[in-house]
Amino acid sequence: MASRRRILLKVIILGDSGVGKTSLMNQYVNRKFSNQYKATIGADFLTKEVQLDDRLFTLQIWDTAGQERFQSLGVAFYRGADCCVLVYDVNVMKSFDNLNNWREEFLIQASPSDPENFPFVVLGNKVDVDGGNSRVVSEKKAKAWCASKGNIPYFETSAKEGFNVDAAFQCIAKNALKNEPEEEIYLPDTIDVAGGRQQRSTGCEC
Ligand SMILES: Nc1nc2c(ncn2[C@@H]2O[C@H](COP(=O)(O)OP(=O)(O)OP(=O)(O)O)[C@@H](O)[C@H]2O)c(=O)[nH]1
Ligand SMILES: [Mg+2]
Repeated sequence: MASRRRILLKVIILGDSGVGKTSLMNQYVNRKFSNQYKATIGADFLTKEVQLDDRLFTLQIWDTAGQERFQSLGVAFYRGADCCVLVYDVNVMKSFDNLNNWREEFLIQASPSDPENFPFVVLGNKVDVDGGNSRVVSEKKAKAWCASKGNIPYFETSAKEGFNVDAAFQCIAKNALKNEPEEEIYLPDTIDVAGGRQQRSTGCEC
């Protein structure tokens, strides 16, 4: 029997402190939300299995610190990323203005082979706040910026209410997969019943 190796898709979340990066990840992976703010220090990841085109993939989601004093990530951290998620708070203009810096910083650090076409996804978070009345960045403005940067997919989300979070991460996974070189590695298992051992030999279908 041949079993397919699960492909790992590495995703990095960037954005200003307090925009809800950790909350979005927790909502997506654990279906949990807390009103309490606990600053992320360095970076932390969670994984989730995702299904795309009838196949399962492991999404490894890296949540990073927005606060400068807690940023301690080396270049090696960014390398191998398959998709970068840029998050801002629709109620805080500065967090939107900073998207450009976050994007450029990522491209410098990760130095992807084809920076023009590297997959980013932008999330405008906290759309629930004050029923939308304290919003300062319009959807139109955000979409225009995304369009100007090579048609970056854009989602408006609420980590608190779970609004659009699954749809956003499904798109993130899809774009991460596009970036992953197609690899089809099969691991045929042969089970040695008598010895009770399991042997595994690898083969590559190219
Ligand atoms: N109303 C509302 N509050 C949110 C939402 N997402 C996050 N928050 C709150 O905003 C605060 C900051 O959220 P975090 O997820 O910790 O922000 P972060 O981007 O991870 O911040 P750093 O770790 O400092 O970079 C917390 O108090 C959350 O409860 C949202 O969609 N709606
Ligand atoms: Mg955080």
